[in-house]
Amino acid sequence: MGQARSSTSPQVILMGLDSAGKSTLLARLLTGQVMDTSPTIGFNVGTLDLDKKTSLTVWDVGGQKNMRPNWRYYIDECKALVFVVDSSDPARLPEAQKALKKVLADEKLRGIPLMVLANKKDLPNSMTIREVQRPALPTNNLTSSTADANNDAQRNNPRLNELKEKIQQMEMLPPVLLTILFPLSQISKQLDLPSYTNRLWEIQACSALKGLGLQQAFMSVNKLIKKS
Ligand SMILES: Nc1nc2c(ncn2[C@@H]2O[C@H](COP(=O)(O)OP(=O)(O)O)[C@@H](O)[C@H]2O)c(=O)[nH]1
Ligand SMILES: [Mg+2]
Repeated sequence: MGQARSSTSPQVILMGLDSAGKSTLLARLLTGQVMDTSPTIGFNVGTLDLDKKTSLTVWDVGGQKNMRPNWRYYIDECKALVFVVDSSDPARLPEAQKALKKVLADEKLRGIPLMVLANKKDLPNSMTIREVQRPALPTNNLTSSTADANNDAQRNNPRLNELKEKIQQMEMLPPVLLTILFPLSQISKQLDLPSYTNRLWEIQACSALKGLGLQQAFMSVNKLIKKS
């Protein structure tokens, strides 16, 4: 902890509701591995090297309700806030919206840039894979009314399987492509992001589990810090 505090790399705080994927994301970023995470009590911290000259110290502070009052103790030297949401769980977006609003109301975070990460984009119920697959389906299968028929068509379509495999293997997608593949306007709206007119903010999709979109998200965080 002392080492991280004395580091000269800018401090970035990961926040978000419990189970959004913060600890998985930090572990993936720092080690390239998926690790078993249990609800975070206290915090995890590590230094992320973006290139030879640039690093960020990333703090993962617990997101459980009883931990949230502690958030404010971490924000003294914070240069950017990364707010992680579970994009497969829209039911919790209103709760996330409130939590985000509350934390950004803190005077110490005035003008601090915000990166929202719509995590868990690998999950089918986040609609993403289906949306990517749809254009590749033969048109006659698109009219199929049962999910099973659709699934069979998808399983048997070699082009589709190839595309799916490629997507799952992609470690680095350009942010622009990610945004096209995974529309984020809905999440952005529900989190009330357009109301944050006096700070820089951005939203990107990622999957901590697959390691998708993470590196470029933190490159963007670094750019936001430089711009602010
Ligand atoms: N499918 C999927 N699951 C994820 C992803 N990121 C995290 N999880 C899972 O979500 C659960 C909560 O993750 P955790 O990192 O502990 O969340 P935290 O409370 O925000 O630190 C764990 O079961 C993770 O394996 C992701 O990108 N995709
Ligand atoms: Mg955690």
